[in-house]
Amino acid sequence: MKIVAVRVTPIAIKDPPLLNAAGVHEPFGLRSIIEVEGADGQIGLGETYGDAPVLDLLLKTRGSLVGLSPFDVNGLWARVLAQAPAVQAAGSVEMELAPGSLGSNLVNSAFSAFEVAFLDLQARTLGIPLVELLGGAVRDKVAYSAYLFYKWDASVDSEYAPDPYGEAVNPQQIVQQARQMIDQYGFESIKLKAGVFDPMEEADAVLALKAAFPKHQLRIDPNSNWSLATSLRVAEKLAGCLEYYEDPTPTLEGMAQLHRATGLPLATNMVVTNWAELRRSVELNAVQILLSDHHYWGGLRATQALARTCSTFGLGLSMHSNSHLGISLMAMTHLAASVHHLSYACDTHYPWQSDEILVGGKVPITGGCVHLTDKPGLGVELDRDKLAELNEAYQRCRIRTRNDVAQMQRFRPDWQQVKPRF
Ligand code: GKR
Ligand code: MG
Repeated sequence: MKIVAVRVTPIAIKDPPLLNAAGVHEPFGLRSIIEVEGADGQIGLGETYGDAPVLDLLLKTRGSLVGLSPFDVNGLWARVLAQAPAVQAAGSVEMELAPGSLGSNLVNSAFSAFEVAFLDLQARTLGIPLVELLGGAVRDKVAYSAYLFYKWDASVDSEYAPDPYGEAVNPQQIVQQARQMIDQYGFESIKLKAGVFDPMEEADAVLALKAAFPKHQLRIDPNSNWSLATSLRVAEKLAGCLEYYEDPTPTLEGMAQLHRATGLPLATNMVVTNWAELRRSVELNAVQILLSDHHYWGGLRATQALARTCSTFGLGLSMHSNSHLGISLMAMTHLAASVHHLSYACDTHYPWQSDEILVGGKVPITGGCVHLTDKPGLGVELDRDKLAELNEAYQRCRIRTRNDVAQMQRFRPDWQQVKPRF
């Protein structure tokens, strides 16, 4: 069976004004939706970043995939690689908070988006859930965590109604946000995105969460925005509270020093985003938990290999997320369901997204989990009207590459990105 058509559609999805170390989210997040159509009319789906460099590579590659077998993922790799030099030369996003946008991860990001669509098409052709191509499910549901953000009520330049969560700029509002999210989705662990306000106030928010949700696992992630000294002070204040401490301080060396001083398990999606960094991290014992992400680690099978490597070196494994829709969520879920070594609830931004392009709307999260179904492939179908609507939103919107710093400067013209800020 041969591939007869490949479509890549950029879309813009509404995104709330979530605050982070770089600044604030723009009113729209960009995604690329991939469709790989086989000669029998079946369509495999993929989803990835919609930032210009990745989109460019996807668009340049897609024509060369026509005529390939959807089972030929090595052929896919060769074709992505063949287009990469032109795109990389044109520059990259290099937004550290979105590791898939790093120039060095571009090929893996584009390959991954197509690989998911190839695997989805393979599985649909065989009439089996995608997870079976990954060796079968070791669990029938995948746990996700409540991903809390400091945020403003609405964007300065929003073209749509504010999200249902409201403002969150202090510990009480963070607890309220957690309650709202947990009531709706049943999450059993909580991650607080930090690096925004005074670190001691952010630690107070964790303590308030601990008091309000004593049975929940807690994590905090300031995206490397704290010096080593600040990270040590926060560690002391949060002694005994954290499941893991995510990217408190910059660099592998900084993380290694922090781990030596505190003994705390450190997690990352920032200082280890490729195999060379993983090797160095193991040498230094810099991080103890890796936040994998198939979008930039080179796809579902490469992430399975990453999981085995983590297991070999005694590292824990969890999963990172950027703003995404349901195709990505289902790819994450099929992958996570196939990995014995997954030791923690995965991150997902999904509750923050009000748009969806799937028939039936949003993928349900119940009891904090996404459940696998018996449907073939990823188990989801495209709603073409919604896809067209969000593609129009992309055509209309001014954003072509995520830039949280520039968005913050709309609120505060004097804002500069400083790292570490505290
Ligand atoms: O979307 O603001 C955000 C997050 O900070 C994101 O950019 C990070 O990549 O979720 C991420 C993380 O865990 O670091
Ligand atoms: Mg992180």
